[in-house]
Amino acid sequence: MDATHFADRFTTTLRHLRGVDLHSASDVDLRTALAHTVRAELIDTWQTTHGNPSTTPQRHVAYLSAEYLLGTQTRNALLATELTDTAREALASLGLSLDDITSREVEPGLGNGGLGRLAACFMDSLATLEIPATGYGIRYDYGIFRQTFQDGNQHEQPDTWLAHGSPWEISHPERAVTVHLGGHVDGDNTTRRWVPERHVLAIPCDYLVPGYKSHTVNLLRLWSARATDAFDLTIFNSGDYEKAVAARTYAETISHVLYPEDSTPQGRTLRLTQQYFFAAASLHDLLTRHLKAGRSLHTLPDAVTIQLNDTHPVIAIPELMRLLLDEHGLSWDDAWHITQQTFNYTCHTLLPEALEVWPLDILGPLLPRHLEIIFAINHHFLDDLRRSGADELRVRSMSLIQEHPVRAVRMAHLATVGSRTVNGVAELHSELLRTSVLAQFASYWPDRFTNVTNGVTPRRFLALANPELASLISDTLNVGDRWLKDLDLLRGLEDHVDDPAFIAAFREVKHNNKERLARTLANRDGIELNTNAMLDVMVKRLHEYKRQSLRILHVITQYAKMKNGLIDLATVTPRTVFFGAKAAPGYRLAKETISLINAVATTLNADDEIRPYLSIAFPANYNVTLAETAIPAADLSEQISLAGKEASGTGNMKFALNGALTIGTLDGANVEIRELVGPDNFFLFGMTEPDVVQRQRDGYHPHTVYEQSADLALAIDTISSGAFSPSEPGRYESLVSDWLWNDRFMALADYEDYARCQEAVDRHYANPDQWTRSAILNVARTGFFSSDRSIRDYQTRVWQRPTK
Ligand code: GPW
Repeated sequence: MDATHFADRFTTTLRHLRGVDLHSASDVDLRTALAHTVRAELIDTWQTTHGNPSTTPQRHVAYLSAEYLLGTQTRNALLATELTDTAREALASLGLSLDDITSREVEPGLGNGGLGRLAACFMDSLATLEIPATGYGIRYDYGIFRQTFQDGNQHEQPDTWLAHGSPWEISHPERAVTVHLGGHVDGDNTTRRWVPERHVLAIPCDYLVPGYKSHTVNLLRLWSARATDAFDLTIFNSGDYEKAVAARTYAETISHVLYPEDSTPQGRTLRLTQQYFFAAASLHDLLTRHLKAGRSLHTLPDAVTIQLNDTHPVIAIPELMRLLLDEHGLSWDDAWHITQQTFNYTCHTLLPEALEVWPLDILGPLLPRHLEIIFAINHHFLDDLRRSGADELRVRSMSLIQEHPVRAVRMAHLATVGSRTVNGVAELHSELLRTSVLAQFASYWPDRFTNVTNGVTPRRFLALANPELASLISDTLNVGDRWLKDLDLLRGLEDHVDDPAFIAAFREVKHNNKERLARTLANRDGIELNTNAMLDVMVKRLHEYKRQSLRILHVITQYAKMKNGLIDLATVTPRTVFFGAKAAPGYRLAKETISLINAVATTLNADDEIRPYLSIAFPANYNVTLAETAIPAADLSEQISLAGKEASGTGNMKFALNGALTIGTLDGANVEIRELVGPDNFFLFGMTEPDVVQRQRDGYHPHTVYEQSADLALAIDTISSGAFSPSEPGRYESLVSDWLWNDRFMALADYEDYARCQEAVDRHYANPDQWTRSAILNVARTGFFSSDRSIRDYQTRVWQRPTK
């Protein structure tokens, strides 16, 4: 398609779809027409992909995830279809700017953080690698809340991403699937029948996922809840019209809002309803397709493989059992064999509070037949376990049912028992799963466990986010943009690490990215960014284990020392410390940390003497769109979680690929990043995971650490003095007392080593040649972290592994 053709289609779409001409078109009209023009291209490709089913006998991959943090769509679709230049030229010929139009696109924020963004990266790689796949999830009416700051405190506003419609969505109300809820179970010992009380419709809303320069377009199918005509027959029959309408509203709340807790699930009935709603609708879809193709249910595991993104969709396991047993009349053994060979489970955490458990008094009333099936699965499993010689202690700790503090289903155990493979998301994490969290399962079924280290898509996080670096790479490697599909080719940059022209160009790209970020922050937040300072970035959800507190304590020490004349300002390496973080709305300590960071920012940024040397930028509402501008501008990437707590991290990979150096602990994928880039190009500090375990065993007393570290005490005492809250000196008492007397994630224990390591960062940065060399080597050596590599690993280790 050439620019004239594109311009023609665009103006036609504007007229036919929006009923406007160029002169009367609003922003929304332009954006919508552009999206539809590009979407039409994808649909044509999609129809050729699906008209010619793959002749290679590979399994269809079904990815089940409660979250997809997609980011904006238009520029990615243009990139994938190689229409960016055409669109730019076409729009320019109409007096319009592609960048203006796309810069106002709203992102679907249907996820909380890393887990949801990983799902989006995986969808991109599946299509790019031409693997037939479907992503299944929930079309929330409201995604992750929009964060605002009022007096430095976080406030949550509803995310109205659908206010102007969603041009990328194709919804099919006529293909709705019915999902059942509640009721009771009838029948005798041999035939059980679920008599549900309520029904709700699941409407498929499809998003086309284009592969980069590939012939494949896959579907992301998100389910939206709608009331059936007879959502609650008893209420309708009672003639209470008002109540009947209220019941419809209840049905539709199921897909209303994303739960904003990241790694700390809340045991709410509505959340379990969401999980079952999308799991049941997705399985219905998969089975219908399988049967329509004339295949037997016994061949399901050869045709389809289902990946469970953490435990959120794990209720799909008893649901498939129910379908096979109750609806299709299979025997228990056959149903179990099929089920267990179809599912795979990815675990994304090590935190005990992140492991989902569903109390029986929530699960039972909502899904009575599923609870029976879970008990039956447990019965068979525990029998086998006893037969293998396990004692009662072991049986109890491996049971799918926990007894205390309340009887509840352990979803990670159900997932492990019901899956063909279980994987962690980084080497260290998978090892800790095998040796601690799921150790008993790993010794019982050693072959079931594997690792797939996470990855990120270089299309969004290099080509789109960092176009200048992308074109420098293309020019330097002389392979066109082949490297975008074969990221190991970045290794070729090592040959240029001493080339002065390349070094200068690389440095200029970084500086231009800072200028771009400065423009964004000025417009978006009214924040002024010093583009001549080192940009030190910590962006991720606010969580104690991630230790934003450690970062801010160190900033406060530096500030206090500068104010007290303990640091000669003439020797200081100027820094801007950039934060982006949302806290779960009910997470008190996290919200206090946000307030403290904002208070410190206000003080530092208002101090004319200090500001040139040390300042803080903390824009509200960090999201994928802001990440795309912030990450390419970063010099330093803060990955400072307590060792053994961050399963992998994926921001860490995006920074390294964009030429930031990491200061980090030996946690998650940091371990692999450091191995690849080399110890000289990575700032390591802190306890190792075994150190942490030992220190906890010995008894950890943060107050003693405070007494022994003058610098740490200076920071904490400065807070307590009211330096950042003059009208209320005790404002941050809850944070201070938590540090001194609890400090569950041992920020104080790692403080001194962190401060020492930050000095090493300053020295390295003071030598620009040395720093740029390290930055280049970070880019050159981190091609491993392409999500294409992750997906290939899933193919060989999980999805295409022969069944039993
Ligand atoms: F708790 N992750 C996340 F494991 O973003 F479910 N949300 C979550 O609820 C969980 C994990 C869960 C993250 C991990 O914290 C991060 O380390 C990892 O890189 C990411 O998932 C993708 O695997």
